[in-house]
Amino acid sequence: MVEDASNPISVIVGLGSTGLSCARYFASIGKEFKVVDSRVNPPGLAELSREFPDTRYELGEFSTDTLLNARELVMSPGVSLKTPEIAAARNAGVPITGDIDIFSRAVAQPIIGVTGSNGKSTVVAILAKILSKAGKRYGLGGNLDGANFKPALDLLREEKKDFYVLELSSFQLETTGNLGAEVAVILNLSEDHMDRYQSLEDYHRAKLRIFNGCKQVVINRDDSHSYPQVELGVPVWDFGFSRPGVNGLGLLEEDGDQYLAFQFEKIISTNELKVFGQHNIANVLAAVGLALAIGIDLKWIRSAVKEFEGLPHRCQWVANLNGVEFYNDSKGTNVGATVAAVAGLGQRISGHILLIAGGIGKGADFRSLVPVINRWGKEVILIGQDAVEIAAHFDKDIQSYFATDMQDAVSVALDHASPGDAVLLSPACASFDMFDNFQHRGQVFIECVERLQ
Ligand code: UMA
Ligand code: ADP
Repeated sequence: MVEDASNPISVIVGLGSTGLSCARYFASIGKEFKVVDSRVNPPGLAELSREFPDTRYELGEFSTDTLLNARELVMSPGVSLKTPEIAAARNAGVPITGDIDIFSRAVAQPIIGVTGSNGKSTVVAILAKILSKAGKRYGLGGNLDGANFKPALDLLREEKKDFYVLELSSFQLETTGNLGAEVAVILNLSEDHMDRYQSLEDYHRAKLRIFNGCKQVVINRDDSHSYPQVELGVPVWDFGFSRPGVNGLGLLEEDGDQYLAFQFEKIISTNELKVFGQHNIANVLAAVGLALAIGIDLKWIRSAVKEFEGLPHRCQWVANLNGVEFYNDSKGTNVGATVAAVAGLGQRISGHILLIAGGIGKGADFRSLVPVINRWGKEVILIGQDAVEIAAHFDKDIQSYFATDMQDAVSVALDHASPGDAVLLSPACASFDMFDNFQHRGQVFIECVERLQ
């Protein structure tokens, strides 16, 4: 069917959770829309038909007519702007937007925007705990998963909040114009999604959009990718592992103890944290910086960070079998995450790490794993689609084993481990070749470990 060019309507591209949340929002404000999805049976179809039986949708190959005649394209993050039909509509001048762009225009309350290659979910979870302690009403959404999962626009169906905390992916930021966050942070940057971006710079450019229109920024002193690339003229809070300066968060050494601190004020000792690894110290400091930026008192911050136990599937302790500890870091879906997990765990144990890794490599360069494996590892047990390609990046003296499935990987790891060693699932890869998602992968790992008990 050729679209009516005289009466263009918004076209929601992608019928997953984001597409559904956009449909609900448009319906709530009486805005006309249609939905397209390049898959014949997209995940949100049953829900769309149930909630909006009269809504028009088109499934299967994108129709150029529909896209070219749209008032705007409301993109789901999983659909690349480089998709030929989308790129053609964009080049023809059809406006592009996304759920976060729409959300930012719809809310007046302060938005706290968090992006970065790793640590986003952990940081927003810590911040949410701090806000709860302080008695603030907050909405938490965006690129989250698990129990906290909520597309941003679905937050507008709830009662009014004092703050909105958004975890934002580079995909979501690509279609976000002026976020206008009260405070924004890029936690860190390392390679991810290299199957969608041409280069690290391309990926970085998407992340930097988080600073558009922001009123304050938090930067990571130890990663210059986290800095805005232009002078914004707004207050800057910084965090890092060195001693903190003015408006700074960092580490202070005193009488042989190490403390998280704001300027000269100690917050808590690193020994009091329930999460481990340098990467988690960075995550806590970042969350504290965000909380201070929005005026939360240190007493609430202190009590929340002390209690934070970490999220499932992130360096999560699973079991001890014959003196060998098992950890589930299934959310380690890129090389930077796995490097952090191996170093964090390596510093904690007396023995060595048997790393279970592999899956869909997303075009990453796995050579960055070599130094931490040489330092902390004993063996790498590889699973999944890109196992052979990953092994090809390693030095010859790194011992590798190709496992047939997760049970094989876990059994071999236990066989080859000695008391004091740890078995770490931190795949550095996406999970979709063998599992529904990273939660499923982590759960299967846990069950395989339990079978050996
Ligand atoms: N689709 C097409 N054509 C394509 C690709 C996808 O039509 O070429 C369709 C799919 O059939 C699907 C729809 O687009 O029906 C929407 O897919 P989506 O991948 O955008 O998924 P959503 O369900 O909308 O989930 C998205 C995020 N997913 C991605 O960015 C891939 C979720 O992040 C997020 O929680 C959700 O919006 C709500 O904000 C997940 C994720 O994996 C956790 N994020 C990546 C990550 O963390 O690494 C970025
Ligand atoms: P994200 O939401 O960005 O994927 P998560 O908080 O879910 O981040 O953590 C995912 C994984 O990334 C963890 O399992 C851990 O391996 C690693 N990780 C967490 N925080 C950091 C950090 N600050 N720097 C590097 N790696 C990290």
